[in-house]
Amino acid sequence: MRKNVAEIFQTDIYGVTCESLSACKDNLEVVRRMIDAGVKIIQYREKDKTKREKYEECRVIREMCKPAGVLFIVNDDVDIAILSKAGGVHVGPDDLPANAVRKLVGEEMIIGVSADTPADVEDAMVRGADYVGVGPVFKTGTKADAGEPVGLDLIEHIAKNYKIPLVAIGGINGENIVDVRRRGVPCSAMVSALVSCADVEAEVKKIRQLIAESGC
Ligand code: 3NM
Repeated sequence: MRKNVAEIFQTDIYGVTCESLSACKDNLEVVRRMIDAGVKIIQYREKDKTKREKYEECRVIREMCKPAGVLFIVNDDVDIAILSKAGGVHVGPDDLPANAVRKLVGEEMIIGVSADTPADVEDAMVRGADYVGVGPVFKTGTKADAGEPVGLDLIEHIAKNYKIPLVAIGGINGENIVDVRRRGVPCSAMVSALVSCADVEAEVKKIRQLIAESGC
């Protein structure tokens, strides 16, 4: 069975790839920098690459993450998650539901589901999701169809009322991650705020310092 899921999602930063937004235009390099910076969850999310490209990259990234004790999660592609021996897969509303994904991936893999509303969270829980990603918390330019920001009140409501690990996503950066944490959500997913930095390690350090200073 999946172990320590609740504990894993207590981590502060959940890094997500986006090669086109990255400073070095090289996913493997971005992942290496995130690992060196001490990021403990990394999601591979590439919307414009072929299946073959994604498959090849994920196999390499999984080998980078494993010795570093980093949870590697593949976005959307359940088959690539299985074939690359990822630790998790993240699916959205247009993908297979979590209960169907479970039949494909077995009992060990962590399944994450995107949720916009409390009803989505309930549905994800009933279907056996291990965590939910809720957003966009703030305005984001990274996902064209992300919709209007759901805001801090909603993530606070979900964190208080639903017993499932929650990852906040959308427009989160060093300026506002403390606001997210103040609402009871320890784990924030970041795409542009991390990958676009030339010095990912320095950015993570800066963010962690702000968190430490805030005391939350
Ligand atoms: N999912 P950034 S928002 C991948 O609301 C993704 O479910 C979202 O990118 C959701 O950190 C988003 O650059 C993009 O704002 C987040």
